[in-house]
Amino acid sequence: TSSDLNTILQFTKKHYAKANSSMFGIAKGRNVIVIHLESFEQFLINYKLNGKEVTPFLNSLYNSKSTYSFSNFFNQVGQGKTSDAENMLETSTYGLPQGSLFSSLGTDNTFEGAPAILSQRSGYSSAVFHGNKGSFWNRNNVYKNLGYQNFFDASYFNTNANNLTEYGLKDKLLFHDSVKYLERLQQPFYAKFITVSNHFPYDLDKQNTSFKAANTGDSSVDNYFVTAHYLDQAVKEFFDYLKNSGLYNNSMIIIYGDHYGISNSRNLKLASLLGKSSSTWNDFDNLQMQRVPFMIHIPGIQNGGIQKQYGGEIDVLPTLLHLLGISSKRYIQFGTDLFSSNHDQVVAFRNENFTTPKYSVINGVIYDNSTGIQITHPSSSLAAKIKKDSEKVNTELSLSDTLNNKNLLRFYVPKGFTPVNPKDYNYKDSFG
Ligand code: GP9
Ligand code: MN
Repeated sequence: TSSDLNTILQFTKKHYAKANSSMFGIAKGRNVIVIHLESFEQFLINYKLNGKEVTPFLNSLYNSKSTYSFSNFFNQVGQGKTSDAENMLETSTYGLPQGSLFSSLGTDNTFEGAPAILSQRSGYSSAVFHGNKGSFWNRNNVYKNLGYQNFFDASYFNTNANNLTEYGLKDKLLFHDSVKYLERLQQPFYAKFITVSNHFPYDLDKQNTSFKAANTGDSSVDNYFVTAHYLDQAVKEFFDYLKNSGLYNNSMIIIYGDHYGISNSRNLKLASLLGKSSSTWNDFDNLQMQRVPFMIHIPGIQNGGIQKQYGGEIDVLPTLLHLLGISSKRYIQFGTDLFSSNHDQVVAFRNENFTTPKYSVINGVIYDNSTGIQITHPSSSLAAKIKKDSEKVNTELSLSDTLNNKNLLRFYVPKGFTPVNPKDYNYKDSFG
């Protein structure tokens, strides 16, 4: 195991990308608010259904000069879905090839994740707000191991039947009813809001429905637009609160989609709404649909805009740390700062497929991104490049798996890091 750890350290040290000096520390000391947009795909951004924007508020953030908006950011989850996305964002390590890391390893493993690092390096308090039972995806155990000081789960909210959709509190209520807890957090805080209303099968009561469904004949595809619109309104209402309370100006708000909302098989129904034909729809098209939003909104900045570099969920933590003026170099992280000139643009998917700015490799087949056409006879230089990228992807995934499966972080204490003691946290009396 000590040789495993050395191999991993060798990889992550070599792979480390140093911060872009013009971005390092630009959000230093701000509160960090992370908004998890459930099942939200990038294609919804700026998309119009029957001439109407589905998510006008998120669009306004995406198009704002105060937002770094990523147009080629991919979800990298496996079977652990939401929990895999959370794991990648909090730790910059991958989920597992099967199942959910949160569920299978989250109770006993050592984590060196965002809440602990932010607390120890910069004095941040931390909290998660989520309107489902705390035990879902084993969050109540994992969050303690991550060093989350507070977890406001369903037990903190009024969950009478009218207030719920299938996975918990309706998003507007989650944001609204969290304020009384949020206001008591010591600043600066690191606070994550996990929404649920835009979750398959995208059911919502009539009262909350103010967008006309699509008409593809698949009710989950059709209603996806309705619940996405509701989520957009919920985020807008929360921003209104942030502005009115004054929290807005000293916060940085990170917004991301966790994974696809429409499955590959249902994409055939969606195709026509995207101006595509279902008869030619293929693996390459499905891969394009794995894009999810990633937006970093920093009130007051004016040089934001669309960022075209390729990246994914694994890259969020080093990016975040650098924006807050915290070097990520001493930690074992598999992603790289999206703003770094050395950022690694090879985006690994959990099944070893990958995409890069120029080409994608899906089940061994190479596609040219600019045309979507298969490259059946790559030049020898392209073949060599693909071999190298593909080896990197496999190495990175397997080192991450070794790290997590063997719980190796328990043997690696980064400089100045105090290992998290889960017994320090009791989520039953967070301002209860
Ligand atoms: C439930 C939620 C859904 O608490 O986060 O998780 P998912 O089904 O998307 O993995
Ligand atoms: Mn999810």
